[in-house]
Amino acid sequence: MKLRHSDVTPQHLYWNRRKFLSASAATLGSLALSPFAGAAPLNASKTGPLHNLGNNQLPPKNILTTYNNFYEFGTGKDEPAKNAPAWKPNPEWPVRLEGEIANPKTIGLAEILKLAPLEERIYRMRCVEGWSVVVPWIGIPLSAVLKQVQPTGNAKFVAFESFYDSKVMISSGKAGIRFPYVEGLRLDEAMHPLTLLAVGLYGETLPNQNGAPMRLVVPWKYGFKSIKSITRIRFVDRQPMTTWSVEWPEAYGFYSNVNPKKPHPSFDQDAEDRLDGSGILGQGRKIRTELFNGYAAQVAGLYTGLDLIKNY
Ligand SMILES: Nc1nc2c(c(=O)[nH]1)N[C@H]1C(S)=C(S)[C@@H](COP(=O)(O)O)O[C@H]1N2
Ligand SMILES: [Mo]
Repeated sequence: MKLRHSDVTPQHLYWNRRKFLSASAATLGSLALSPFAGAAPLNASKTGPLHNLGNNQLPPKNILTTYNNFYEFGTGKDEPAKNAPAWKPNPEWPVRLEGEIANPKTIGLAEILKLAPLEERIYRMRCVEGWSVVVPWIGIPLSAVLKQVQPTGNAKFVAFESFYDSKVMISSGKAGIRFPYVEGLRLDEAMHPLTLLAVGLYGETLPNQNGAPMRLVVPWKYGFKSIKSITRIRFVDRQPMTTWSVEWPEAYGFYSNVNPKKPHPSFDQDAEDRLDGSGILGQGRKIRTELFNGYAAQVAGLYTGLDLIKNY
């Protein structure tokens, strides 16, 4: 389904088109179930901290949709764009909410889209491998979904699980990581207003390679925390296992907040290649990496008193 015209658009045009449009959530919900509603625009209000883009130029859309990490569809950056489009996710997309909550339930994509108005959030995203990119996401705050259930007093963390089907995705052996991909956040991180459940980017529904039909976006953490194609959300009492901290614990911790002062065994963390189309892919503009990826004003309070080097 096409939510809004996108394509690579010169930025001033892009912004002029974007007024505070509000569509009823019911419309959006039905849109989600109709394959390609053609001209039907997806109206998302513009919110979030990056209104004034300044030095944060939007990249050409094809950078976001052809240079991906989605190991289930191949470990090469170009492979998800080649292999993921053939996958046909269940249009109802049932997501299981379970664990330390009073009322476990399954909630589908259409129902999720009715929980809150869609917003466009332009976020800087930082991959631990050393590149970063600015993404015009479309989604709803994750908190809108989490508020649908009543956590028990034991709920301290939220664990997420990606869809995995060996018939359409590669094997764990081939990918070099265990599947299904799992991630987790502390409950307060998960409820933070910056934490987004994204269903689109650049005005359209998420392409499969970007984590259709819904993925997490946690802009102050390294990209791997932003788990794709979520099918299960579990409230838990203990810090849950996360894919990369299991695969390589010395390099990847649970928190994985962007931190230029915490070195990584393989990748430089105090500078990044901004993929904004100004250079060849992989040779973007070099910029300095900021603590919490530049979102310290919004999120530093979550970590008062926590040693960010020990708790990496
Ligand atoms: N299920 C799943 N989610 C995932 C990954 C993955 O391999 N599998 N890769 C992560 C990494 S390392 C990054 S940088 C981002 C990339 O998101 P993008 O392709 O939309 O830029 O997705 C994250 N989410
Ligand atoms: Mo990443």
